[in-house]
Order: sequence, then structure tokens, then C-alpha cells
Amino acid sequence: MTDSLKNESEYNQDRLERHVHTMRARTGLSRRNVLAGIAAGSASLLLHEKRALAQTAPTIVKPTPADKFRLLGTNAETLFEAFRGQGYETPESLFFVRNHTSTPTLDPSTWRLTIDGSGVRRPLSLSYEDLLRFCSVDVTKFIECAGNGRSFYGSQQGTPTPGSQWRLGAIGVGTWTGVRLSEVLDRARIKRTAVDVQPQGLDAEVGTNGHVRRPIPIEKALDDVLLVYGLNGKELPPDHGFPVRVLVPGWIGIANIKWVGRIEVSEQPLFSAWNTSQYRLFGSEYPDQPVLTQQTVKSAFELPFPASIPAGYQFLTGRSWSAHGKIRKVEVSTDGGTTWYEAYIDPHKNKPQAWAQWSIPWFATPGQHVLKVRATDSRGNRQPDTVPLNDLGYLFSAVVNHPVTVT
Ligand SMILES: Nc1nc2c(c(=O)[nH]1)N[C@H]1C(S)=C(S)[C@@H](COP(=O)(O)O)O[C@H]1N2
Ligand SMILES: [Mo]
Repeated sequence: MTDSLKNESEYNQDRLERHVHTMRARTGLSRRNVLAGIAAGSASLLLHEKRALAQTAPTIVKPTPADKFRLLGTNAETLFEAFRGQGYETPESLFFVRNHTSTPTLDPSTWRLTIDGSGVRRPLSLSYEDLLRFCSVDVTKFIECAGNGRSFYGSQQGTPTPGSQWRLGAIGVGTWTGVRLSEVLDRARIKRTAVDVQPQGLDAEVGTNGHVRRPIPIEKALDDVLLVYGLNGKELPPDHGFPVRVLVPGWIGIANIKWVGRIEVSEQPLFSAWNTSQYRLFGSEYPDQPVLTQQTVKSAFELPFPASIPAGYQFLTGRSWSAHGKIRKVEVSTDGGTTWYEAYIDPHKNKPQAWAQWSIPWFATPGQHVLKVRATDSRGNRQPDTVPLNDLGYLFSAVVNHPVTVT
């Protein structure tokens, strides 16, 4: 067997194992039954097992154990307590997943990236190997869903909004390896008159909206956007866009198109469902219905929600992040917001458009408590107590009330 064939079969075996693992976790079927179902069109399965398999087509490939994730439809939110004791970067196994449909199986040996549209002079079709030949760069950045924190519009401000009811765990920080989009667009001889660059995913079409896609203005596309194929020193995992995804530092999650297969460059503004009917601010506070671009400033304790902890000296830990830079200050209140104390920020664990790790001691007395944490970023943006409502519940950046029972 040649090396590349061997790698491919090992790779396929790996995928199969992952699939079996996920199916077993979801259905409780035995390994043998899952394999039989794959192999034989499930002739040997009992009817109820067939039904279990049909209902649980895995939208997410990796395991999402209940002590690390909260499942929300086709998505999985990381439980913030799972970050405690972890390093700065989010391990791929802990990274939240937001899928509009489900994780596709793509083969890097046949994958192509098409770059076309009125904004380029020389349309391109690149293979995975072509892409790997561009100069590579590493950056450490968050990816955070536009709806992260949405549940607090309801639970804290009394105005529930539709969509995944995320708490604060629709965020992860990775060190991403890839190539500059500007270099790739250069190769396609991008025109000076180009205005929009729209990456499109190879995952299934989303109803009549077609493939997941959303334009990035040319200024941002040529500034710091990357096409990434590595996460934390390893190949990009299937759920996070394998073989290649877009990374748009500081911008809302949807800009970071996974499983990218085409990039349209246009001399005219581009539109899709993801920048018209979704991912804009709607409602009476926003007559202009602005299109969402950058994320905001947020903070979270590395505690269960709600938490239950023993009385005595406790170390409260957490993470704060901003789309606009580093974190300058983190303040914690354990008395519902009357007094605030500054937390210690580890200066080595505070990167722009990623997050800051912080800690603060607390002498916890028995009873019910509400903890609050608010961050100020290097540009002076501080988290507010409330945020104006928008109909789809995006960009909740207000201070969150974290209930804690001390026993
Ligand atoms: N092709 C494609 N790209 C996509 C999505 C998707 O469903 N399909 N989801 C988007 C959304 S809404 C978010 S928040 C991020 C989530 O990235 P993750 O699943 O790697 O955490 O991917 C974005 N890119
Ligand atoms: Mo998202």
C-alpha cells in the first residue's frame, strides 16, 4: 500500500469510528448494530432500531457529551464550566458547533475552491494542495455566534427572541492555520472595482435559501480574512469546516463560512438570506436594519448555570472577550452590582479578538447569590447593564446575572 492510500484508509477508518461513536451515544445501539446499519441497508436491525437511526442522522460528527455540551437542535453549546482548567485555546473536542443543516463528509483529494464572479479577471479553481502551497500564517482568534447570549433577552430582560437559546457558550478560541484571502484573490486578479466577496459552503442547501453564504465587503476581505485548514496544530475537524473554512477575525460566526467551495467576487453588492432576512438588527430600535459585522464585548464565569458551590474561599475564574481588541479590565460583583472588585487578568492570556482569562477570590457565605462580571476592552468599551432589544436576539452583550447557591 502506498503511503497516501494508507493514510486515506486510516482516515476513513477514523471517520467510521467517529460515526459509530456518535450513533451509539445518540441511539444506545451496539457497535455491531450501527455497523450493520451502515453496511446492509439495515436489513438486520429491529424496527425500533431503524427508527432510532433514521431520527438521529448525525448532524454533528464529534461526540458531544452532556457534561461538556448543551444540545440545541442541530447545534451544540459548550458549557462554560468545561473551560475551567483548560488552556487558552479551546480544544477541538470542546469547540461549540453551529450547523444550519449538518456536517458534510468532504474528500480533500477531490475538493476544489472556485473563485469567480464579475470582480475577478482570472477565475480560479484551486485544489487542497494548491492552497497548501500558499504562504501559511497562524492566528489566535475567537469564533462566536451572533446569537451567543440570546437566552438572556428572555430570562433577564423579559423579551424572549426566537432562535437557539444560547447562554454564553457559543464561542471558542482557536489557533488557526491558513492562507491570506488577499493572496488568493490576487492570484485571481481581483479588479479594483470589486465590492463584495461571498464565500459559500458545500454543506446541504438550507431550504429555498440555497447554500450557506454571506458577503464580506472587499475592505475586510483584503484586510485580515484567512482561508484556514488547521486548528490548534491539527487538520481542521469535520464539524468545524474540514477541509477549509473562512476566518473573519472579530466578526459574527456566520461570516466564518465552513466547508467553503466557492468564493464569488462581485462588482455589485451581493445578497443572500444571511445578510437580508437574518443577521441584521430588526425592530423599533433599529429603523435602518443594520447588517451585522463585528461581535461585541462579553464575559462569563467558568461555572455551571445556575451553579452550586461550597461555602468558604473560592477562586472564581472566567473569560472575557472583545471584537475590538484586548481586555483592559474585568470587574466582578458578588452583591448584585452594588460593589465591584477588579479581577486579575493573566497578561499572557489576553489576545485581541480572542479572550482574556481572569480570576478573583471570593469568600462564599451560605445562601443564594447573584454573581456579575463586566469587562472593558482596550478601546474603552464596557459591557452595559442592559442592551436594546432586536427582534432576532443578536449581540447580547449586557452583564449577565449568574445565580449561585452556596451550601
Ligand atoms: N457552510 C456553513 N458555514 C457556517 C455555518 C453553516 O451552517 N454552514 N454556520 C455558521 C455559524 S451561524 C456559526 S456561529 C459558525 C460556527 O462555527 P463552528 O461550528 O465551527 O463553531 O459557523 C458559521 N459557518
Ligand atoms: Mo452563528
